[in-house]
Amino acid sequence: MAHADSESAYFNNYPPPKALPKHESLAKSFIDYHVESNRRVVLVTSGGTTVPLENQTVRFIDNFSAGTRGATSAEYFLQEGYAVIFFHRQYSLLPYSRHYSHSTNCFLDFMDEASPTPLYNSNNSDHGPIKVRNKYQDEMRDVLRKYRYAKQNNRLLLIPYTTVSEYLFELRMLAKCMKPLGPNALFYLAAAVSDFFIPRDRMAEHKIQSSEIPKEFSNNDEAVGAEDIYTGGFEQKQATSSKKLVVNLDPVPKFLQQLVDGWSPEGSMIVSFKLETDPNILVYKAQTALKRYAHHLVIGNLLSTRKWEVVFVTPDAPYERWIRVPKSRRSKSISGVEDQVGLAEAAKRAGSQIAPSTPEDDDTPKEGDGHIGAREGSEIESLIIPELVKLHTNMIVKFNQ
Ligand code: PAZ
Repeated sequence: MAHADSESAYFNNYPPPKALPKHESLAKSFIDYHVESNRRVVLVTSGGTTVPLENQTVRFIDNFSAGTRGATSAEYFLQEGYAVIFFHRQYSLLPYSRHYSHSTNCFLDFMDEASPTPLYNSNNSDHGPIKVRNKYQDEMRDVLRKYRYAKQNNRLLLIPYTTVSEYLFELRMLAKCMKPLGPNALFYLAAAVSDFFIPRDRMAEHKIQSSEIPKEFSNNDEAVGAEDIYTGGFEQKQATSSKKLVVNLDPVPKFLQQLVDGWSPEGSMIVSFKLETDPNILVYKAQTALKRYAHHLVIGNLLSTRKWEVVFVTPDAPYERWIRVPKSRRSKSISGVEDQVGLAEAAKRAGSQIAPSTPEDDDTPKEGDGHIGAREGSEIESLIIPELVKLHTNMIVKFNQ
């Protein structure tokens, strides 16, 4: 099926998300406001998507993404003067509040109760005012100021999604709304979008049952019949009456093609991410995506090293460029494996004759290599975003020539 056909087949088959009209009107007024002042606007996508197994969803498939890349990048874009549409998985990390949310950074750990003072207006004489603990004052003030600046100056629009279908509908709507921005629009697609989903005509309406339901209760119109749910052949020997669940997923239409060819504004810059776990294929996969969709940049990263290194894969020289947080300034990461930093580049070099490109690996601090409120180490987004802004500037200049 041609891309346009699979696009209409997809969008005709699914009801649009209920919030779409509201999000559209928010996006339009946000974009109009920034078109007026000729400001650049970046659409940052962030977090994972769910793939529901039932129409009335009890169970769904999800992925690991917490939205750290997206939320952190959004802050650096704001610092660079961009307005940000933060298109994120609901309840994933948000710019600024990410510093004080979720279990690793619980906001309560940053607070104390001060001693009661006569000036403090409370009915209980032993109640002191709640205050930020002394050692976090500077950091929190800095984050708070930046957050308030973004809010007061209408620089940040938050649009949530949950399922992969909501993601696709909203992405199309947002990209089309961005048309008036022309080359001032930047797409930074950091969300981890599922590659697979269950088409509507094969999706169970109700909660999938793990044991047999008597015939008189079961609905023959169910998209997923009992026989489709369970396979195996060992059922009779099983001590339990539970069934296996076999899920048959279809590929999600390749929305990036539609974004590049039709939804996005003329002259805009499109940046996608490629995540892999195998260092041997990362650069190859990023190059393949760049060729297939003919957009402007693929940022490749490995699951195990994504907080410390990424590779910029571009259609023009230098084609492959590694960006790394210097060793002495790498943050600790529970899931990360520091020993694997450099493996993907080494694997690529073993397969070709590209010279190493690791000036970023030296420990000398560089201009712009700062970080917002990171309690330990530097954030790699503090290196990624300024580089990206330079590429976007070059594109705008070329477009206007
Ligand atoms: O959200 P997070 O910070 O935990 O992870 C970020 C990421 C690895 C999802 C992102 O950098 C990325 O690679 N996104 C694209 C994934 C893909 O579709 O290949």
